[in-house]
Amino acid sequence: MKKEIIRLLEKKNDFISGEDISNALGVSRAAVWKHIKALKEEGYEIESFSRKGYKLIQSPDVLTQNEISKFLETSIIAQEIIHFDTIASTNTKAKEMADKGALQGTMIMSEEQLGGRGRLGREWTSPKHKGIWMSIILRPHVDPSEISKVTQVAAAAVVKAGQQMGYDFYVKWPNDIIMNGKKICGILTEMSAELNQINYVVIGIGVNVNLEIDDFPDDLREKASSIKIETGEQVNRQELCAKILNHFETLYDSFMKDKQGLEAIDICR
Ligand code: BT5
Repeated sequence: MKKEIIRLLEKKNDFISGEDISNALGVSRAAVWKHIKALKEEGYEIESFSRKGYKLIQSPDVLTQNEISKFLETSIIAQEIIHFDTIASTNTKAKEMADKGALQGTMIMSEEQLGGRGRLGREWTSPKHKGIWMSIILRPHVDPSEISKVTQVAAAAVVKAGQQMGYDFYVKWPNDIIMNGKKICGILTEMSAELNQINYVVIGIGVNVNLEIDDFPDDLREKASSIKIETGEQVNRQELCAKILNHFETLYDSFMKDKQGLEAIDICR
């Protein structure tokens, strides 16, 4: 319901009365008021006057379902986004949820990670509201030995989304995305499998979007960067995130069809 209210406020781009909202959505005015109150608590700046109704002044820069879905064109990936303000690691949470039966495509997103992980227990710097720190749960019917191709699918999706927004990204084998010679994204693939059957795969993607130099620890400043540092411009995280997911779904579908991920392999070359 909150999503529908946001869409109405966005469409109107002016004051809309509580009565009009309640008629359009078939809920009581008290319910509208309750949802607006919750939206304000989530950071939406909404003006309200008793005679005029409500007007959206500004949406928050957060990676919630409400905000990402504006740009999303997927039918399975990220249809459910579980959003956290802060978490230890989205991959750890995604594995917990996959163990409990979460559906393919479920995505865990956090504005910050306090224990973000790279491969082999390395740390991943994930400051608040500055990047895209997300994990996608997949249940592919492929042999466990094929799983590195899912990492390639994710890498190719990031490259294509970046290129679509005009950034010169390329893949450094096996899981780094590079811009101007510096790492701006890393991918962590984790899996639970039996001998020849996958229970689930968690694909963790970390993209340095609007980090400043000071957001990186000293020892990373030489080799890591963010899109903002490289372009000098603040980047719309919601749009970039949705574009990554859109490309991911297309590439993942074609991988599931040909079982080889030829398109992704080509982009990662
Ligand atoms: C990776 O590992 O590159 C995989 C990173 C995956 C992060 C995502 S964020 C969402 C999800 N949840 C998680 O907990 N993780 C995933 P690796 O190739 O092992 O690289 C790790 C190394 O990259 C570290 O040892 C540092 O040297 C460097 N590093 C750490 N934070 C970085 C950052 N933000 N940007 C670039 N390099 C970083």
